[in-house]
Amino acid sequence: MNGTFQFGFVTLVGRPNVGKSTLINRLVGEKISITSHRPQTTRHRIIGIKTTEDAQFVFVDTPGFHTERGKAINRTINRTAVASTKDVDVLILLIESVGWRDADTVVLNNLRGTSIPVILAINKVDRVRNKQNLLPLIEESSRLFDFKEIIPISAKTGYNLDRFLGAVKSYLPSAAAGFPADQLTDRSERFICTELVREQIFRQLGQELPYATAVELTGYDDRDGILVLQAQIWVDKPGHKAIVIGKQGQRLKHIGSEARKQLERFAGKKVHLELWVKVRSGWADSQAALNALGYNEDLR
Ligand SMILES: Nc1nc2c(ncn2[C@@H]2O[C@H](COP(=O)(O)OP(=O)(O)OP(=O)(O)O)[C@@H](O)[C@H]2O)c(=O)[nH]1
Ligand SMILES: [Mg+2]
Repeated sequence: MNGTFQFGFVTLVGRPNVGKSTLINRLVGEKISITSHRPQTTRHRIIGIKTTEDAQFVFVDTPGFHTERGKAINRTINRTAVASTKDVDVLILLIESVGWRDADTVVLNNLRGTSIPVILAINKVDRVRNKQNLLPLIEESSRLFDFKEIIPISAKTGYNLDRFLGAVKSYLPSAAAGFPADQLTDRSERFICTELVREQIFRQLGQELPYATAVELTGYDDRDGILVLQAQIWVDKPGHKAIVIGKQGQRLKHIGSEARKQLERFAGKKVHLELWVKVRSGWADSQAALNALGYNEDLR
């Protein structure tokens, strides 16, 4: 590699549900971070690495910033989001094309005073038929903060992502790549498998989903080319267990079969998945339980 190569860390921040994880997956070209229509899907710091001819971008996905004060898990997740905005080269604030909401302003206010360049990405513009209609929002945004750039994008369709990458690249330092060119994330296959199970719970349970739901992988074995996985779904109350299992176990069965399809696509082999639902009262407010589930590793 010659001296013109650029390498750096780029953190994505924004309120829950603006599309941070969808954008990372799109940029990296693989699903490494789970997504759903439910706010607060991402709970961990996850990096997505994109390597081009002359640059390597390390995108850091963060959990959407919780505005309500909650249990230990909410506080831990917020700390993860804030810690990921330090010691990086570029910050990307994502908002939606519908405009600024209070929760977006809270995230913006957390960035005030930073010396790191901040780029505003206005996401979901596939929903805006006439792009001229974005001009007042761009104008308003430029008055709110000294953004280095304001770029309308669509993480879903890929609209304007070339321009977005070009803008980000201009703020990356000249440096050699920090990761092998074929590495896409820092997370293990085990971690992504666990997350793919959680994704189905988030996608399939909708509004009735108890927030205090987590997944622990208890078995991970390759047996003659078949990946055999055992996972426990942790809930907080017996009533939540009934919701996840559903009538005659139908809900859990469907979560299992959809998760298995995703796991097979990810692992590139046949998967056998066994799921259990386990009640652990108060786990979301217990530091010991959060440690066991890996929630504090992000802060180390
Ligand atoms: N129409 C449209 N939908 C999008 C776009 N980007 C993301 N979405 C949808 O928005 C929802 C939330 O996306 P996520 O990527 O999970 O959002 P997030 O910001 O990571 O959310 P948290 O992890 O909860 O903070 C999902 O249903 C996505 O499919 C986009 O560009 N256009
Ligand atoms: Mg996310």
